[in-house]
Amino acid sequence: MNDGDGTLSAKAQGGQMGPLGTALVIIPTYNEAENIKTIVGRVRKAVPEAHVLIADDNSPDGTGKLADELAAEDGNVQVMHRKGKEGLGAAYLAGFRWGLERDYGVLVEMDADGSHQPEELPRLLTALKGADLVLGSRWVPGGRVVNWPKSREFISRGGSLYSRLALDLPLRDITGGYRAFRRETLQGLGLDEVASQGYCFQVDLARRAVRSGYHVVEVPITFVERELGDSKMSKNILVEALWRVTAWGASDRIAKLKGAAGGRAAKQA
Ligand SMILES: Nc1nc2c(ncn2[C@@H]2O[C@H](COP(=O)(O)OP(=O)(O)O)[C@@H](O)[C@H]2O)c(=O)[nH]1
Ligand SMILES: [Mg+2]
Repeated sequence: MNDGDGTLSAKAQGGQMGPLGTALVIIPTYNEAENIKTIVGRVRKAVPEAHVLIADDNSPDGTGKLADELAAEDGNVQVMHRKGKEGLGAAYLAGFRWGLERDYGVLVEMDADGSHQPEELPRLLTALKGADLVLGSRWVPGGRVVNWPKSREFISRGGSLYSRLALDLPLRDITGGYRAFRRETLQGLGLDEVASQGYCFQVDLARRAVRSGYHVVEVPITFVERELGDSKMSKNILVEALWRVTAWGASDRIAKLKGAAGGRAAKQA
């Protein structure tokens, strides 16, 4: 897309990338009072040098207050209090901006409910040494899900397959939310134009990364379904994902057809 992107990607592929720098693990929360203390403790133990940012959408169950208690006890934990529920995408965008304004070299996405195991983060970070973006992947060899109802697995696998085909992406787990970005990668994705709110936010970022020529690597993870609290997955989130992915796919195809027609016209002239 721009020179910066191309240069970065070439660097990644040539294995000459710079050191990673400090990682900021961003954990978006909405009603995760039963989970927040455990997950932050696990992150701090698994990767003690990483910092944590909790992005809470004013959870009615008091998650924000518990997050403040964690931050008071530990200087490497910070809390972003947002005014109300605006979706996962908006919380991550705010968290990314917060991290990019500071000195973090790596920005990590992680759910609060234990589905993304902090103990697997060192493997993602090791892979990021030779990549621009690492996706924790359930659907590559070695990846798996634990305790997920068949219906959820079907939706998730179907969502990734549909996104892969509609958007022509060489990736297996496109909707997952356990990811590690180099700061330069996020800076090159055009975050100001991202409007996706729900889970299609993840598809949106993966698509932007591939189109910009970044080196995206999938690392197998074991995704463990939450034991406490409720999923925020909803019909609206699915509908948003379906229409956005379909619209992106259609506009990509139209752009390709126009490009081919333009090329033929130029040849004939
Ligand atoms: N800040 C914020 N976090 C959210 C919102 N929706 C979901 N989350 C968080 O995003 C993560 C994934 O959501 P979850 O309900 O576990 O989705 P599921 O794993 O697909 O069932 C969890 O940490 C949620 O608390 C939201 O609107 N705002
Ligand atoms: Mg979950």
